[in-house]
Amino acid sequence: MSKRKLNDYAGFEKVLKEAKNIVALTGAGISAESGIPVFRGAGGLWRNYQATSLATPEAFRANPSLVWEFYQYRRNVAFNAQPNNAHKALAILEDECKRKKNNFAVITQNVDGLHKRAGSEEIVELHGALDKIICTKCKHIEVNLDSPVCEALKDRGDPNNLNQEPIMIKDLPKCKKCDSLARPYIVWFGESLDPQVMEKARNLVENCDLCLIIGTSSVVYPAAMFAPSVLERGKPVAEFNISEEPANEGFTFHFSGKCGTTLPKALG
Ligand code: BJW
Ligand code: ZN
Repeated sequence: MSKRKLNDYAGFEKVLKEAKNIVALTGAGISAESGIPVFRGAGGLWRNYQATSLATPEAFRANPSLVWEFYQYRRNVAFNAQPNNAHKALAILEDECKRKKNNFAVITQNVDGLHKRAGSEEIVELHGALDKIICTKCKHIEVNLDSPVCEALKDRGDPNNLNQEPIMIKDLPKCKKCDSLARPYIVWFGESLDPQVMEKARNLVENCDLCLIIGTSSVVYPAAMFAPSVLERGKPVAEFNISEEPANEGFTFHFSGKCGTTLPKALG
């Protein structure tokens, strides 16, 4: 029963012109063209593990060395990646909105920092950030751009090296304040999102009159409920995705293809 408009660039242009409060919700697909692997499907494997099975507090408790190796790899990939044309198109749209005194913000599920590096300023990072660590004990958060993140993780995290000795907890990253084990500042499955971050995202979603949804499978909550709630208020949602994701069937517009191409074209 979908009345979705497929690749309707002209129709979208009219909607974009009228919008005063725009929100873009982004997922792993927006960074795929920057060389950062997505989570689901074949791209989501690291060694013999599904990336999502390592992104849990249980996995970290059971094997902090393995999970830190995974994040050492992820940090390396993200720190060396460059923003692509889709990230840049959103930064340009933000500038244009500011000039017109309209509102624009990016809500991202990504932890790679590429929106900021592309020049976006209004960014809500739902799932944390790879360039921060948090203490497992006192919860102190610090920015950490070290590569490797600690000496013991030097040359570790190679996806093809299956036989690595575990690193002892005393040699893994430590809190600068209390010297306890630190972990990546990432929201893992089963963990709550930061309430202030969630509040900010909810406000943006509730007040937008156009929602762009870019490169996400929309299976992870709470982000997965944002676009449907915009539709429920009768406001348009435009999806940019290489696939026709089942969760996104009812959206107003669908632009198929790589968002590094479709998004700059649609945002003109
Ligand atoms: C392109 C492209 C190109 C490719 N161009 N497109 C309600 C119902 C059911 C379950 C729950 C619920 N509420 C909470 C839950 C539990 C859970 C959840 O949602 N589970 C589902 C799997 C069912 N949620 C949570 O636990 C969240 N916490 C929470 O809600 O707390 C309260 C609570 C807890 C427990 C129970 C109930 C309430 C926390 C979620 C944290 C997610 N963390 C991760 C990992 C950390 C990040 C990291 O290490 O890097 O975040 S999981 C992973 O998935 C990552 C992503 O941000 C997230 C979303 O994935 P995304 O971005 O959509 O990527 P993909 O790979 O899935 O899709 C890529 C898309 O791009 C595809 O569509 C491609 O086609 C497309 N694409 N190339 C355009 N070039
Ligand atoms: Zn501490």
